[in-house]
Amino acid sequence: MNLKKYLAVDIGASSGRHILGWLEDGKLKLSEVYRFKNGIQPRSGHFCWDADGLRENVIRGLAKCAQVDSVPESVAIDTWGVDFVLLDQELNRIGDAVAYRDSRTQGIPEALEETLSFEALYEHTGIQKQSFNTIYQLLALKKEAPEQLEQAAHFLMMPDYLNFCLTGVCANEYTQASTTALVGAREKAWDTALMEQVGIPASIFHPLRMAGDALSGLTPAVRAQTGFDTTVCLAPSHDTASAFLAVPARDENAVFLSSGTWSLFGVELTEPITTPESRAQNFTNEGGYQYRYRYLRNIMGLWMLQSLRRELGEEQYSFGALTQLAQRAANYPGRVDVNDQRFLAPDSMADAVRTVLSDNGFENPTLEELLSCVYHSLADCYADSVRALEKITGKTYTSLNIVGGGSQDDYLNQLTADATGLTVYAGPTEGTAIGNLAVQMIADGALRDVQHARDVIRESFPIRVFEPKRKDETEC
Ligand code: ADP
Ligand code: LRH
Repeated sequence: MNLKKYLAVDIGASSGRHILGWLEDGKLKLSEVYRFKNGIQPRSGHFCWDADGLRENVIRGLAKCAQVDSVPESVAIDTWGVDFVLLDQELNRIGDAVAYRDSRTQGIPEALEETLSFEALYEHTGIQKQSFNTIYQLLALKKEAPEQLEQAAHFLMMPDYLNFCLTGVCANEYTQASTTALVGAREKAWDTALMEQVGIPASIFHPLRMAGDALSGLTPAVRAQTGFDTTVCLAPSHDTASAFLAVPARDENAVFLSSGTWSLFGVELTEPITTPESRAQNFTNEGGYQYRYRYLRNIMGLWMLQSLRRELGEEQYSFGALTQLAQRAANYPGRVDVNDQRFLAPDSMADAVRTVLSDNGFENPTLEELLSCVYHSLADCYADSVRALEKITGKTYTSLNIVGGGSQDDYLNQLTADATGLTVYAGPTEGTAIGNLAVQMIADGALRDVQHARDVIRESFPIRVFEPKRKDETEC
């Protein structure tokens, strides 16, 4: 049987993976061909991504496809949002790929507010306030190294940059671009008037292209490394856009949670919501495939557990081990606001949680209590977010679909069901890669449309169900 295979390169903040996908007997099958670690590292005074290492890993994973005799019809790349690189006229990268957890934007949102209110910015772009939004990062760069912006000829978000490394083509993809807070929420195009107003050169941005577009074949240099050519296609290149696309929701009353380094918690809409209440609750309207909107909140997410695990020693503590420790202190009452900015990039996550707990009147927690606090505080934040969503959208939600690496954490899944009172459907784990693959398959005619893709996804992967327990059941 000659099955057409497609390749998703899905790069999250903690790891990247190359996943081949194909349709067989009406089901979507996956095979992971390559995985590599990702993370931020200090470089010339900033926290940066290893842009060259990412490029090398992308190409290495492609070459692996030939080794397993599975040359893909097409390949598409998605990554986390908001981070970018600049290229000069000769297409050379200018500087490092500074990461969103770097502190370079400290004070920048406040400085911008003096000339442009956040109310006006939100009304226009629909994008939540996060200190690391690209607009603030560009203004930080302009302040620290204005010559870099002056030299720049091309602005590329991370997946755009990796696409460029494969094809030599500079292009900006819409879903990823929407995370910059430089795209009109309703216009769905770069807001050049806004760029002019804040002093960012509009000439470095390329017209926005939609996921599903074919970009180009591989450059001769990349082909020499992979041993084959293939079409580089545009994914919904913001990982959350791909993840939301893959959510196998059963009806219109489902909330989506993409659970990875971040917990992205929200719903899919056909129109943006930019009301004062939405702004006050910090919900964002990111652009989705075929102009759906991802209406969601960023919650600090499993970054907190990842960081604790790193500090404890990843060799000694698996994620499962952390869960078991947390369960030993299941009744610990200490809670923190997981979106406290002290958790964004602390020197020590354990110290940061201890400090915030102490501010809340809980001194000297044990490791078990610390972990229990993080687990329960995440679940509480999800519950609070359901209530906020219901208030803003005027809808009542009945279920919660969790996709991503974090959907494997059944303790958190149950706590989430209990805290939100919603039935939780957990899986698929590789939601983001699946959304990426689905768009390539739709572009190639192998799937009809998003609905068809979601139906196939629901039939193809085991989804675990968690019913909320009554309060008296959960507290024993
Ligand atoms: P990203 O794409 O942001 O790098 P992932 O979707 O890969 O993130 O999810 C990573 C997270 O998934 C980890 O931080 C961890 O909390 C959770 N995770 C991964 N594997 C497991 C597991 N076996 N059990 C429980 N949780 C897990
Ligand atoms: C998740 C994510 C999220 C962004 C953050 C920077 O990986 O893309 O949607 O807000 O990274």
